[in-house]
Parts: sequence; C-alpha cells; structure tokens
Amino acid sequence: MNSVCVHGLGYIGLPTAAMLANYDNEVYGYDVDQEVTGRLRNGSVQLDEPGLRAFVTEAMDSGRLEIVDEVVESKYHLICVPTPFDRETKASDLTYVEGAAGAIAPVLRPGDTVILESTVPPRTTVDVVRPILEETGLAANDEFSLAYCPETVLPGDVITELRQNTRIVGGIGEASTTAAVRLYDTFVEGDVRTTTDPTTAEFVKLIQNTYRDTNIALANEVSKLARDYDVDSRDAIELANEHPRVDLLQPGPGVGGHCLPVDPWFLGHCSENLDLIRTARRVNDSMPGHVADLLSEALGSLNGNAIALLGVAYKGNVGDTRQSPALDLAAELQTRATKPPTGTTDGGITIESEPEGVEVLLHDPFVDDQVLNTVALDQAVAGADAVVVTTDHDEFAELDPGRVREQMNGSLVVDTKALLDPDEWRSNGFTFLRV
Ligand code: SAJ
Repeated sequence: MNSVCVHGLGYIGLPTAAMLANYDNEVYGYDVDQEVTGRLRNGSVQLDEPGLRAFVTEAMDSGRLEIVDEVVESKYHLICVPTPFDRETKASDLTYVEGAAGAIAPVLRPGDTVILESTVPPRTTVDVVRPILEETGLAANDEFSLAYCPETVLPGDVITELRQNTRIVGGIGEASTTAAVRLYDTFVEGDVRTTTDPTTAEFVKLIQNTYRDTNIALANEVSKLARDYDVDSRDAIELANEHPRVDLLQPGPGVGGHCLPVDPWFLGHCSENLDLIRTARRVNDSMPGHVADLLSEALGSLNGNAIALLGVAYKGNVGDTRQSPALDLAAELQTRATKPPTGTTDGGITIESEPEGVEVLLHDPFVDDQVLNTVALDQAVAGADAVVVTTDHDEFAELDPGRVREQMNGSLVVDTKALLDPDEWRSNGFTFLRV
C-alpha cells in the first residue's frame, strides 16, 4: 500500500485522492483552506461533478482517505493546486505551486516521490519546484523522485476519464519517471506513456488544450464567414467533416472554463512564438461581441429590450460558470445599451426620461446564483424580446416553441449552440438565427 499526500482538494485533487484511496492506496487529502477540509470532514462535497459525492464518501468510509490539516510524511506527494491566471496581463500565478513545494520540503524523505499535476507554464517543474525541494539538501532523482504528470479529465466526466485517459509522465530522470508511473499504475486503465523530461509533459498538456481552442476558433471564424455568404455554418461544418481528414469543432458564443481560454497563454511564458495561437484566442474572445451584434441588428437597437440568456454555465450539463461566455455576453449587452440620463437638459428644458438600457435575464437549470441573480425559466422568458441559447444543456433541446412564443413579447431566437430545430421554431413564428 502506497501512502500518498494529495495537495489541493479541488476539481482535480479531490477526485484523484478518492480514486487513489478506492484503489487501495493510503491517502491524506490536504488543503491550505481549512474551510474546504472542514466541510469535507463533515461529508460535504461542494464540487458539481456527477458521481463525485458518492465516490468521495466511499473513499472516506473505507478509512483509506483521511482529510488532514497538516501535510503528512508520505511516500508520494501529488500537487493538484490551482494556477490562477490574470485575464488582463495573461500572466500565471505560481504562488500555490510554490507554497505546496515549500510545504512538502520539511517532510520530504529520501526515496519519496513528488508529482506535479497542476497545469503550468513549461519548465515550472525544473525551474520552480525542483529548487524548492532541493533546499532540503536532498538531490532530485538521486535521493527523491520528481515528475510532472498532467491531468486531462473533462469536467462532467471526471471519474471515468481519470481511470481511462492515457497519462503522460515526465520525470527529471529515469528513476523519477519509474517511481511516478508506479503510482498511476495502481488505478489508470488507459496507457501510461512516459517522456524523457517534465518540460515535455508540461508542453504536451498545453498543446492539447491549444489544439482544441484553435480548432474552435477556426469553427467560429467559419461561422462568421458563412453568414457573409448566407450559408448555414453548422450544415457546412457537418458536411466538411465527411472528409476523412477534416474534423472541425463547433462554433458557439465563445470559449469558457478554466482551461481553454487560459492554457494557450502559458505557452507564451518563455517564448515569443505565439502568433496563430494569439489570433485564435482573439477570435474566440470576439464571439460574445459577435452574438451581441446579431442581437442588435435583428432588434434594431438593444435599448428598451429584454433579452433572456438560457445557460450561464460555460458548457452543457454542468453548473460551472468560470469564464462563461454567457456572462461575457451579458456584460457586453449591458455595456452597449445606452442609458439616457434622467433629467437631461435640451435647450434649457429639462427632459425627465426613464433610463432604458437593456434588461438581461439569466436562467440556468444547473446554476442558482443570487449574486448573478439567475431566475426560473418562465421568469426569464416571460416578456422577453429575444431569447438566446448560450449553453448546450440537454434540457434546452426540449423547449416547446409554442409555449415560449406565448410567453415572449418578441419573436427573436438566437441559438448559439445549434440545440433547437430551426424549421420547428420558424414554423412557430420565430425569427431564428444561429451561430
Ligand atoms: N466549445 C466550443 N465548441 C466545441 C467544443 C467546445 O465552443 O466544439 C466550448 C465549450 O462550450 C466551452 C469551452 O469550449 O465553453 C471548453 O469546453 P471543452 O469541453 O472543450 O473543454 P473543458 O475546458 O471543459 O476541458 C478541457 C479538455 N481538454 C481537451 O479536450 C483537449 C479536458 O480534457 C481537459 O482536462 C481540461 O480542458 C483541463 O483541465 O485542462
């Protein structure tokens, strides 16, 4: 039985800790935030991931997952902490990674293995983590093992993907790689591939997400081009993908979440060679503005209109709103709509006008958020001049156009996720646009 201390009990650390425990490892789950550890000890799992609560409960009930408030001496240390990102400067913040390495150092013993899983700029394992651990006087690879192994799980399917995805392990030497592989072999049913160094493994993770982001950017640009030629982008992409070597992804209201909009920028940490990648990011970031353009063109003006956004989560069937395109669209609409000030003066006569602006109503079956002020479906749609499908939640595909038409004030629908049947909605009297 391996002893493993998992550092960081968030979206990746918690399921990984439970997985290791459910596969017979002796696991200590540590988080710097005592609210997180306290809640978990009381049996409360607040992350919105299918099956996770039961999976964690199983691990804790077995006695093989213990939630701790101090870092525990262990054969393995797995670092799964966040790497926050500044949207303005595009810089990554490695404070949590440094903190985790610093917390491991005092308990690091000869023969132990440290594995970094957090998504990081290339060279972080060798340039940031290694020196902190070597301050102990122990030599990496000779006296302790050090490796990088990225997580690649898809939110919404984390437990299955943790088991089944291929893992890429890069140790700072052969001994380090071998030691890390031994741990993943306890639960990974997919392949465990190795590479010669941690930097390659860090780089691989980033180019995977960059590939997806860039592919979506192409789809988004195709969508804008298709509109100029009066072509339906979805039909065109579906037919283009009939080619055996073409696999375009789908356009949408933008790219959200904590991975795709962020990871490509990590590649620019020590390189100037971000050209296509930078452009792709710009194209994806332009999409909320593009949807706002469609709305203002179709409505004539945004002012005085109520617009319901269906879907606040960054993607379908999850409740995660991080960097959600729907929220960017809501902000864009509000910025664009002008509110005439009350009591303006015109030729000496004071005109008392009501601020018009735009009313944006947010609804999401997975998100009940008082700060965002999400409302029930009926409340969002009733009286709306336009409805925009911003997230591909399965249940939106079941919307009844007849009922929505009765509730709405206007008749404009913009489907950014190609969830609705255009013919059905048009035959119910809607002006139907899709991205
Ligand atoms: N999206 C599109 N068009 C598409 C597919 C997705 O616009 O055809 C949008 C989604 O609506 C969403 C965004 O992209 O706003 C990201 O969603 P996603 O499902 O593509 O990916 P994430 O961010 O949930 O998870 C990604 C995954 N990476 C890859 O597929 C290469 C996942 O495997 C990674 O583990 C995760 O990032 C991560 O943690 O890095």
